[in-house]
Amino acid sequence: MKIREITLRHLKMRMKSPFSTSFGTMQNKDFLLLEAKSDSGMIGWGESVAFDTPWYTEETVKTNWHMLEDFIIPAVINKELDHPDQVSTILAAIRKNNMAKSTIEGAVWDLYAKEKDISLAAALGGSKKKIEVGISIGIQNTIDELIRLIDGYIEEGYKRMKVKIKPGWDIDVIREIRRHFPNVPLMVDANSAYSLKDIDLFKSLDEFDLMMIEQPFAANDFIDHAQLQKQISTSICLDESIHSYEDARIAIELQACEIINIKSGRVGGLTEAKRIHNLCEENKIPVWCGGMLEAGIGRAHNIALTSLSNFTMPGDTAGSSHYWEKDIIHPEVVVEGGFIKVPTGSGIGFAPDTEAIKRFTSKEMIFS
Ligand code: OSB
Ligand code: MG
Repeated sequence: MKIREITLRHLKMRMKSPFSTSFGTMQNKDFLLLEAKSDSGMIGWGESVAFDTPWYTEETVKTNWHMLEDFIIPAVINKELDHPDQVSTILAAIRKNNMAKSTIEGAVWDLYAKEKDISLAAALGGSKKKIEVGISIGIQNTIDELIRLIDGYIEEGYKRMKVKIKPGWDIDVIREIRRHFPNVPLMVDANSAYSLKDIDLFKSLDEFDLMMIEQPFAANDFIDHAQLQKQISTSICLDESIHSYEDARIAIELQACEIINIKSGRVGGLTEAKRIHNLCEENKIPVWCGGMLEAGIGRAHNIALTSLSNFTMPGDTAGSSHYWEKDIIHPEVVVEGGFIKVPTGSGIGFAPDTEAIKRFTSKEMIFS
């Protein structure tokens, strides 16, 4: 298979509500969508998870466009590809820029599955028929507002609540949540807002029976995460720290975490995500699929990835209507009783809504 033509688009959407983390607030969602046409006329889709600000990682929509236009697309287009695993090998010469690489790699995986007429989940080796879904809840103005939201999400059936924390919005918030919901599966995500100086805070979180504490410290603080994990009973989960198989190996060897959040964009694609999944499975480290406030194409890739066996914990893969008035795929992603059915159709198993895509597109470039 060869990719003969690529259309790169910059889309501008707006989320129903703002999403606040320790690093900032987002409501406008700018992102790139990549459409790849093969020599047989089949079409595969990929979505970049880079944001328009460099707060989560250093990548942005503009750096992704630059890397794709000037380096990544020229390296992949018109090359003979027998298997999507080859994409990461071809792109290994380009340092980092994982989200940019993942954009085209995801489209090649979709194309590969479509040419074989199997689902992306099956192409990846996944066998789950449905996946468990959790919800990630941003920082709110008041604890009361957060409690009301959690009440609604429990009602909707979400399998676990993830609450964002930052200094000043942590222990009191968790105590209040536990007072209202003593048994709800609950975890927190700090997005690197703390350091080992805050060890007493994390020790005091132990009493709240949290499923895990996600990314308390800076991305490169493997040693401090290991120090913390030794001193608390709650599991640490790493997100921003894990950019590759090698990072996962370091984290496991140092015992810096007991759980890993996998995002294919952060690690450079589905091939690397699968390698990390397998490494974690061998080492009895459960994984779950993180989210990047994706629109439908990215969401579809996440669902397929989550069908792999070691994704044993609910992921941040909420349904389309949680984020968007109108998503860019049909059917939209639906969560029922806390589960999403893994689509069985060819490739990602959702059709792009070309009308919606056109409406949200602010810039387009065709490569051949
Ligand atoms: O840390 O997982 C994160 C959103 C943006 C950036 C980072 C993160 C998140 C989320 C939301 O937690 C996940 C989602 O609902 O897509
Ligand atoms: Mg996170």
